[in-house]
Amino acid sequence: MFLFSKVRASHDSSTAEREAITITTLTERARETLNGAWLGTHTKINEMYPHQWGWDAPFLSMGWATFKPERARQELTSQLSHQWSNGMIPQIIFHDGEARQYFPGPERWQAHPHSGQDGAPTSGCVQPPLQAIGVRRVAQALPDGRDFLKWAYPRLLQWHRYLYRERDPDGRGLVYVRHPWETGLDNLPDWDGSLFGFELSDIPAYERKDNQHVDDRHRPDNEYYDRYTALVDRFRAADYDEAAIRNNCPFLVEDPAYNAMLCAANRALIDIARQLDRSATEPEQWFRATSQGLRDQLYDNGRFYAYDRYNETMLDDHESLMGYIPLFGGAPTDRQAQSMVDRLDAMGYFDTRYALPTTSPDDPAFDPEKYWRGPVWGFTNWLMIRGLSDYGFHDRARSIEQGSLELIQRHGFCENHHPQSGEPTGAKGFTVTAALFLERAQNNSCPKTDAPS
Ligand code: 2M8
Repeated sequence: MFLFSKVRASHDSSTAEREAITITTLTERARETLNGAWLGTHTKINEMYPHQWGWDAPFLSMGWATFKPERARQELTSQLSHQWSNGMIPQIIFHDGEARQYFPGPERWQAHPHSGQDGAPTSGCVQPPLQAIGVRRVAQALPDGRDFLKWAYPRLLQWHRYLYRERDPDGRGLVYVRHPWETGLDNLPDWDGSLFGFELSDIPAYERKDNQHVDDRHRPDNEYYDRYTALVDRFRAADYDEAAIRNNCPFLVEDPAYNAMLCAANRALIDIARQLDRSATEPEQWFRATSQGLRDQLYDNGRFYAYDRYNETMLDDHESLMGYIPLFGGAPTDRQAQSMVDRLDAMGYFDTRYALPTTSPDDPAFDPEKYWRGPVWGFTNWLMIRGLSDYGFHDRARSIEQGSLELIQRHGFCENHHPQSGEPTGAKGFTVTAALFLERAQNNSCPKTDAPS
């Protein structure tokens, strides 16, 4: 066993108590957490995020696949069934049509006409495209996995075609995001320059709901929400026409982490095509273009940088995990990967009690309690464990894994944690953390990331 064989914990007073919480017990608790959040067709993330989310759904499906593969199928089926006619898979699906203690809800987005004829309302932006990875994993767990692949494959192709057609209009091989929410790493300091670079006009009144669930100091400040909301209002005004948005959107960023996940998803698509005896030419071309785009255009001196298309500038003022997530997806050369790991070490990412802080402790914007500006997150740790393992950095992957496990043993399934104290700094009862725990516990030998077989 690679990662979960023995929990190496420091010998403080609670070590014995912690070690008593075995992987078997945690597995039961993780399953209970998922079962308790099942809504019949999909999983509620938790009370704070009471809907189905873009990249959370594939993560959840990987957890379900370990013990209830039929639910894993349903999770992805219900998400892919809400694909827009242009191929877009939306960031949020409001399955019951209600906002439910979440802002912005369907009324603010007004994206319903695009959400498919009978479908539930959705938001009008995207999140990281991990669906192909989820589909491939779930199909492995299903007795009729090939049927599921057949159903999902054309939908996945439409999704990636949308991304390359609408988000890479110049054929750079790199797709752009048009809102920090699209990155999934919403409040990284890297986005500040672009987000605060535009004039803010009057914003119709709105009421935040997120800070009714967790302490204000953990969430983005109001000045960020004003800008998040202003971007939503612009998308709505453009009636979700991508060309119109592109001409009028001051936030257009080529995010290396997003593109790395797209690389990994393209590799999964190639594999699915081969399993179905279909031509893999299109996803192969996508994979080549995006991995080359990442290497040639966004890499420099031990990390990747985002490019702000609107202001035509590299976003190089900050040091965050976004620069290293491309270890996942196979784009960096071995030499680049080695430099990235050297730089991760030099920038203090492994110096906190629990790795990996989302923003480097050496960055002036580092805040160990603030959303994406320091706390340790299951999503990013999962990507980094997989990426580091793929390039042979097993010791570092193992140390992240051990820290993550200890956090779960001490605090249960939380959204994120203070990288020194381990205290939860976000939402509790977080199903995605439970799902990722189940996925890692089952696949603890860390197979190569979605390499085409
Ligand atoms: C967080 O983002 C949402 C907006 O999408 C929010 O803050 O309201 C992020 O952590 C995002 O990555 C995640 O998908 C979502 C639901 O877990 O929450």
